[in-house]
Amino acid sequence: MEGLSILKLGGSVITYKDRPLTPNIKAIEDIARAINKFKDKLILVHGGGSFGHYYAHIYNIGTEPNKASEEGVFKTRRAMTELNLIVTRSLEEQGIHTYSMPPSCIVDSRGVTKMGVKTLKSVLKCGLLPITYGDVLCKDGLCYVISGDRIVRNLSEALMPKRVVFTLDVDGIFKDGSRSEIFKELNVAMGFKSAKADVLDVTGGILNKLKEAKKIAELGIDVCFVNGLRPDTVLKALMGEDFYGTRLVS
Ligand code: IP8
Repeated sequence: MEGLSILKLGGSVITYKDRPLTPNIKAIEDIARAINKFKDKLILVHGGGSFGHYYAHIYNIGTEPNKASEEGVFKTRRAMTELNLIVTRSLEEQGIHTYSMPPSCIVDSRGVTKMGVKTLKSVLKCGLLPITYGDVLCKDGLCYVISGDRIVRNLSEALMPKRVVFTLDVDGIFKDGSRSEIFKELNVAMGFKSAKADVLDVTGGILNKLKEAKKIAELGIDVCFVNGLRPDTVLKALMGEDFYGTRLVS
């Protein structure tokens, strides 16, 4: 879709990952101000942070379809809708009118549905900003967590945006465990095996993010990783300007 960008708001940016159910209001407000300056077509996807991951971890709901506790599914989904409300309220305060869609309205286990594509296109046409998020989906009597990163990949396959920006709570993808230097450019042909996942992250953390990002870059889409706590950098990446962070190249 011409002129479309997708922005993933990382859970580690919009929440304090080490404090259950605690949003990072300042980070959300700062990013909302940056988004307000971006005038092209945009779709937002946010992660779970200490909301969705907190309950998914407690109730052992993973990314593989499983017979999950109904209470666990409810609490995980409730936490995600609460976080979504916090994010959309903050965007509204900046004059950004969002149209929130639980992923069950637009994706299934194969990707974005035909109906999903149609809905997203009409929402954009109405001048609204579509926003969705990682969630729990049900399939054949089993439940599984769908990460925001996977949704971003599904959306990219269906809509072919010109650019995808992932926000992290660090400046980019680190070259090694000492976390002192980031890659300015990372070729998708490289293996990503060494990246470690956070134990509380039920969707596989940075490693899974890189795997999804690689699939997006292979479609010929510009993929960037930036520090979501630096709103000016997020805006630069969205606008295709030179930014401090990691660019994924295929
Ligand atoms: O933070 C996970 O989304 P992510 C959503 O994008 C849940 O991996 C429900 C844990």
